[in-house]
Amino acid sequence: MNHLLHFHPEVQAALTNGEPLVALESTVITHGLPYPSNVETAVSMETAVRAGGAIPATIAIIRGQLHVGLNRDQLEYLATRPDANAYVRKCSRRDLPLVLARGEDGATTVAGTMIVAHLAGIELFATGGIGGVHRGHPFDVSADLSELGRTPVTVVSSGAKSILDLPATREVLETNGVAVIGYQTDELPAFFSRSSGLAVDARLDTPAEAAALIIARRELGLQSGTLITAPAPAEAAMGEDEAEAAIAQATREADEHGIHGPAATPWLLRRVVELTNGRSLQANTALLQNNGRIAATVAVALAAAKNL
Ligand code: PSU
Ligand code: MN
Repeated sequence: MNHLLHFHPEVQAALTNGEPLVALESTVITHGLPYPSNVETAVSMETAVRAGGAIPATIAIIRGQLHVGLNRDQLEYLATRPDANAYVRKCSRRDLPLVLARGEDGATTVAGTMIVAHLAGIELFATGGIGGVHRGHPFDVSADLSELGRTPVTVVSSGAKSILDLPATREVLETNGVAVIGYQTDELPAFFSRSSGLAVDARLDTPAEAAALIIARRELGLQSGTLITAPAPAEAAMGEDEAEAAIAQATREADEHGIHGPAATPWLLRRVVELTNGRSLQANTALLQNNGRIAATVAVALAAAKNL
């Protein structure tokens, strides 16, 4: 096994025994949600993965060590860095070697988590939202989109926020060879809200159908990933207009303050929580748990198909 990786004993055992696993990212903990919602959500996502029948493996770098599976103290450590933005680097593809070489702390984004999950031999990964093309900044294209085109991991998310330019994001995914799958939906979810007005490329309704798609991609020898999108649960989702209004205002303010690059997504998320009096936080937490559970059921179906 890869000497770079430090496995949680439970994750190590699951890998050895061919049991279903689901990777989870850490940027959502350090940069996506405020304390203590961040650590509570991280724990409840792990619980949701277990409820779906798989073992969770949250991925992060702590003092230069790449961890696959975190214990409670490590989750708490990341969640409570005194100004997380200053001390824990948000790690996309370009950042991983820097943080390892310098012995720093790093939280992995969707792109960063995909790379580490693949190194670890984990095929499923659940998160909230993927990055995309920023509205009004057509060259600020998240590395998540190219990673989906080059790393064979399946990402279960609630699409991308309407903070982003969703039609442009879809175009870039297509260029990278990534189909957008709707899980029990015909429409691309827009993160906080269930609909974006954009159709998905294909709809799948069961874990077995998702597993069949992953197996076909593997048999073709494609190195690309698979993007499965699932809407936020109806009882916690925000209305499209409500989400849109808060996002539009936050985006305007970010531009006025000159916030861009990796700081953009965390800043916008924080501002939207304020503008919606916490409603967006409720939606965010609910969709993260839901995606964890769905990814686990797909991991179970994939493990069953392997053992045939
Ligand atoms: N979208 C969210 N919450 C998040 C992120 C995106 O709703 O926490 C994080 C994810 O880790 C994602 C990253 O991979 O932001 C994208 O950042 P950028 O646009 O800088 O690539
Ligand atoms: Mn960016």
